[in-house]
Amino acid sequence: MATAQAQPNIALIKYWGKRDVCRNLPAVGSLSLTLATLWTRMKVEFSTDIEADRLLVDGEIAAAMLPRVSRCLDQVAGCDRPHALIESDCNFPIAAGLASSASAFAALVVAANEACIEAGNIVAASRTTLDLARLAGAASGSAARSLFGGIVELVAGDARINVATMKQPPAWPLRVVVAVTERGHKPVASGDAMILSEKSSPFYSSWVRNQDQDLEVARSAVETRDFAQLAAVSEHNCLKMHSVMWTSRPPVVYWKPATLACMEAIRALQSEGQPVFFTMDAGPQVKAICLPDNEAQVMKTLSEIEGVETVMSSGLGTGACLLDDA
Ligand code: 2P0
Repeated sequence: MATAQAQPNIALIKYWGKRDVCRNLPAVGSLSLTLATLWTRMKVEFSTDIEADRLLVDGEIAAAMLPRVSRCLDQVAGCDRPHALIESDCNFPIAAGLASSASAFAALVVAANEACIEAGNIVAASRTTLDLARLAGAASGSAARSLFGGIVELVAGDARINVATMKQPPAWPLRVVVAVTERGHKPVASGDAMILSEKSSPFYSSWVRNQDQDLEVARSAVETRDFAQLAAVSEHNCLKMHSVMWTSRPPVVYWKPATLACMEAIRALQSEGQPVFFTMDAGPQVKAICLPDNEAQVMKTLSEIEGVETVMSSGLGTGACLLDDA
């Protein structure tokens, strides 16, 4: 038995599209911020006394998510593993575009691997953080990034991914303000939407073709701590991804009226000279990236927008880690 915690991550240069659906390899590289204050905690207990895998999410049985979790445990512990009881707790809304699958699968892999080590599994004992990230990424592409803290880059290689921290949290004190516009589950799972985009959006191929250029600009902005450059390339990359979604058939539209209202409010803050920019993922929530000095203003502005239910804020945090079961 072991317990682990992981924080979700927010991509500035987005992962959208799969090069290999079976192995869940991304078509493009990505760059993300691992958060500090939002978390998922996973407890995994393997036992021959358990008759079938059982998953509890925030105390409730979650049968729909179980097959994906069981497949991930097979990858970590082998198909001949004992059945498992998995308990997941999360301090933010799940399946709503807040990267809950990233923190969930990162924590799951770390906890399951530790439980395997305790049971004497030699393969598990030899795994590096990158190995764990690859296992998490096979279950949920963005989960690979939550194994690492700070500003993280995932490189989509030919045969497998590479992922690592580019900058540790204290190096650049970026803040992420999350405006929750709807707590409900997303209408289309992001994995399904990506496959649909590849099949039907006329913009998909140019999206993939131009990603390396955006990554290069973002990388250099991080290296030189150039907020304006990071803002420009991140907003552009986000809007390109949503254009691919919108032009899929049928269209995939995750935004709500409040999503657009938040974007406009952020644009207004920018026109006053405030360092802030937006990004949105497979959901209607808006994430505003800013600096400590203007965080309070950004939170106040977004919380006053009609349709915004809550505003949360976080700095950059560490990668997934084990928790003391006691
Ligand atoms: C990202 N998203 O880079 C992008 C931006 C959503 C929009 O990674 O199919 O749940 O499990 O590999 O990891 C969400 O995708 O997808 C995601 P799968 P995942 O954060």
